[in-house]
Amino acid sequence: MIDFLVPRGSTFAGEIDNLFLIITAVVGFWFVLTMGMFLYMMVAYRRREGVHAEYITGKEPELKRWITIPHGIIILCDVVLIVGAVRVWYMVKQDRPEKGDEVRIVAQQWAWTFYHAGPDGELGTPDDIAVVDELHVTVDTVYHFSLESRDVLHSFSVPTFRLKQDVIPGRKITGWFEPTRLGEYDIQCAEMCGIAHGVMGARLFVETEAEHAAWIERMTAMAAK
Ligand SMILES: [Cu+2]
Repeated sequence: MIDFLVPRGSTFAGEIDNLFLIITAVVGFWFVLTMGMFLYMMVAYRRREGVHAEYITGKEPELKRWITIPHGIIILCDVVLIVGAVRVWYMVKQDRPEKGDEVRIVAQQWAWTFYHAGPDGELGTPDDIAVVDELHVTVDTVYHFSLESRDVLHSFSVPTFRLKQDVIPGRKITGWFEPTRLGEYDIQCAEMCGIAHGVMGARLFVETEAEHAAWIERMTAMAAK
């Protein structure tokens, strides 16, 4: 369902989607159950001629069970959600697979600059390819990225990767992703960063190895002119 709306384009996208589905299912189940119970009781115990209201202290064991048993089950559900969330967090934010390629991302009001490795395959050398609002990556390659801001808080959001990371001025934040799907996708700033925040978008191009090499060649030739 989520895949239908926003295609899954990274190795961890499916894990994030599953987490969302589990949370929605667990919370949805209890929501429907409690709302159903609430509505049923409103009708079943409505005011009736000759029936007096009853005072319940909440201490009667046979009534208290209605609170303690669901309470215990909900805590168990919480444990399941926490274990699932920590596992995915570790995978996306703590663990970092071996690097295939690298990209340096600089945010500013209101544009993104992407520094790609040039023909030498190394970032931070004179042949780097800097492009505004266009990120070009190779499919099935592990990318390490670093995020910097020139001014205020921004957030690097790539919905198709299920990736969102705050960009904080004065800090260099690192992370990774591995694209799994060819095509052109959206990048959007997801942190209120001023008047043009809403249009601080960029395009993501996921290319085959050959396409990416051709792009590097084209950009390098253009720079040489
Ligand atoms: Cu921004």
